[in-house]
Amino acid sequence: MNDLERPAVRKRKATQKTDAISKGFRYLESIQEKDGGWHGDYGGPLFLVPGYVFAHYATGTEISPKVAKGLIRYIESVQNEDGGFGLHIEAKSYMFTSAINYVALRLLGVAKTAPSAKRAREWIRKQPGAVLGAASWGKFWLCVLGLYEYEGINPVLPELWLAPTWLPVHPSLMWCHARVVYLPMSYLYGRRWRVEETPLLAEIRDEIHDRPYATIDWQRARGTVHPNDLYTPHSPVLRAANKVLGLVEQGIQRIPRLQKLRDKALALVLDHIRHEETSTRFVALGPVNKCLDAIACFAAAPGTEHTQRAIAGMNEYLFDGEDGLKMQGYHSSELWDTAFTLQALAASGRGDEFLAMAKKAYAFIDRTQIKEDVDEREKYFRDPTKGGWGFSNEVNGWPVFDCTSDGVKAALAFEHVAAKPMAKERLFDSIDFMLWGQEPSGAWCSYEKRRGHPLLELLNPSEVFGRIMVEYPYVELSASTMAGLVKARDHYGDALGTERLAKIATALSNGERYVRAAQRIDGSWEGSWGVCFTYGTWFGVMGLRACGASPDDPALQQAVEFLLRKQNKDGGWGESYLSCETRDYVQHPDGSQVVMTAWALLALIQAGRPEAQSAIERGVALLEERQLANGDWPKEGIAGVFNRTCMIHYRFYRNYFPLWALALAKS
Ligand code: LAN
Repeated sequence: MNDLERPAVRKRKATQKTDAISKGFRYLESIQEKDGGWHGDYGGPLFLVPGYVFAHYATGTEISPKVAKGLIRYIESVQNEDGGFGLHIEAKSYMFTSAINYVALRLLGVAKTAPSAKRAREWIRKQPGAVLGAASWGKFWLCVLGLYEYEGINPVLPELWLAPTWLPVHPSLMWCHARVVYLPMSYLYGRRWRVEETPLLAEIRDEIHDRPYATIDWQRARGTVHPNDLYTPHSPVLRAANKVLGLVEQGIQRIPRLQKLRDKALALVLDHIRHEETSTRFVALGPVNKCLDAIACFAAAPGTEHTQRAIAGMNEYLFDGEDGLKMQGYHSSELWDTAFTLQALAASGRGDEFLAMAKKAYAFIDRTQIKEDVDEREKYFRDPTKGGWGFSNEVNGWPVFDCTSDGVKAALAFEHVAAKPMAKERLFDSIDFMLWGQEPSGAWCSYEKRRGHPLLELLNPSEVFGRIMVEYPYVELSASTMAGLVKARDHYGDALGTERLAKIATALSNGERYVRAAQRIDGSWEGSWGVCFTYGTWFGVMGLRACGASPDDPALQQAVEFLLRKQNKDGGWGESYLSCETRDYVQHPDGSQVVMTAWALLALIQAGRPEAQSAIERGVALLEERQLANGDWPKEGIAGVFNRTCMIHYRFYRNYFPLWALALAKS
């Protein structure tokens, strides 16, 4: 190459990047919702559609033929080759999800002889014990439908809610998601509630069991779990607790005086369920408690307006997406997607080119901030929420620390385009909310400050999930929140007041301690909400940069070395979801993935180390090559995760993360 050629080459490259970025945002602009947000598919877990179907069946609520058809198509499209169903769309077959998807298909009207039903049933009946091996949540659903007996599950006692709150096992200490799922479960368990038998249910009961129903040893079935369903085996502590609670339950069943206690516990639990429903405007915190709440409300008071609304709320979760009509993992991921799109746009410096889009998106951010605390929040064990942002929109009212931080970052980046910018007091509320949420360790958890001791994890009864019992510190949440505090500090400066500024400084230095301590020997961080070390390492780098680490900081150097070691020959990165289960980096079987390539690039660029330059260029080239003519990127492997084992699909990760990486690479 001679000197004359060089600038031309560089120029061509620059315009190429420009085009990729423009095209990418143009695409996002074309699918922006009227309210300014982005609303994409949020599927992946395969234990959600059955909940929707069962709750409709249990409450005698019709599913329209059109919806039923869409759900059947979805279930059939995610069936594994062996006939079973995974915990999520890419997983091997689990008994939990195979059992409940089979029953859902049948209740939706699929004939026993239909190929999908036949294949699923064959898989189920081939496994030792058939549906008796389903993980506990599967067994629970079957109980509600009368396809399994309550004696065959471990006790879920509503009376625990009556215990004094200082008791280290009080249910209010649990992670909010586990808490709100076990709440309606304990109500239905306490009443041994089951739907009235129908001829169809009687048929299904015979189909899913491999032995005559009357001969099943229910005590034994409690401890039967298919090996594929078993990620967290019952600990000896849990086994002992189940024995004791089992005796208590027997007492309650036999001693009439204790029935009063049960009634009191049921009334209390029902009150909490109703509060969760009304305070979330009948959307509920998540898809599992949504369906269980609907049944519990129906069981308590069918026909009331509250119950009707609790049932109707399930529809908020439906989404007709890339692979059919499904119940999503959350009622949407709109705030998350909108805030990231705005951050990517800000990084690209194209705000003016996409002004109308940015204005609308800003209005969405403005609208979705949570404006108040929940009514009677202490009585219902709710933390303050005012000033936070949630993952979806303002409706469910459950804030998350990183969503709050991303809300703040997006709002500050586009304040200048707003017709009426948010009052600074509202953003100060967000800052105070983030400051309030920091743990003594310097970390941030997800929704709430940690309440229960991590030893409570020994009581995790789910079998299929890891880390559900209490809040944990997360590098993603911590780094994101720290970066949000830095943005706010730099934006407002002295207007924050000396006290708040001092708190931010302390929060950052405590956060730094946590982020440094969480780095692994190989230089990476383990992610918990995205796959896995690639995602975590991006946040680790973000956290270090937020607290002022310079590019020659050894921690950043090690992070960069880690990522460079993982780069593929084609210039990209690709990590398999199995990393999250094994907690060791597993290469993606399909090679480089757009989403992980973007995360790795964001980390490398932000780390600012010179030796990463050529790796960055090769990664950028891969992203550009993979971009489709319409500005979108192709759908590849699943990239989101929760509770170690369950993967979840983020529709727009393949858009704003590559755009953000390209934008930073260019600037
Ligand atoms: C989510 C989705 C968003 C996610 C991030 C904001 C990305 C993360 O940084 C913090 C945790 C959070 C809010 C999160 C927590 C767990 C959720 C709610 C989910 C993965 C979506 C679905 C999942 C929920 C637990 C699914 C229901 C299953 C149970 C085990 C109750």
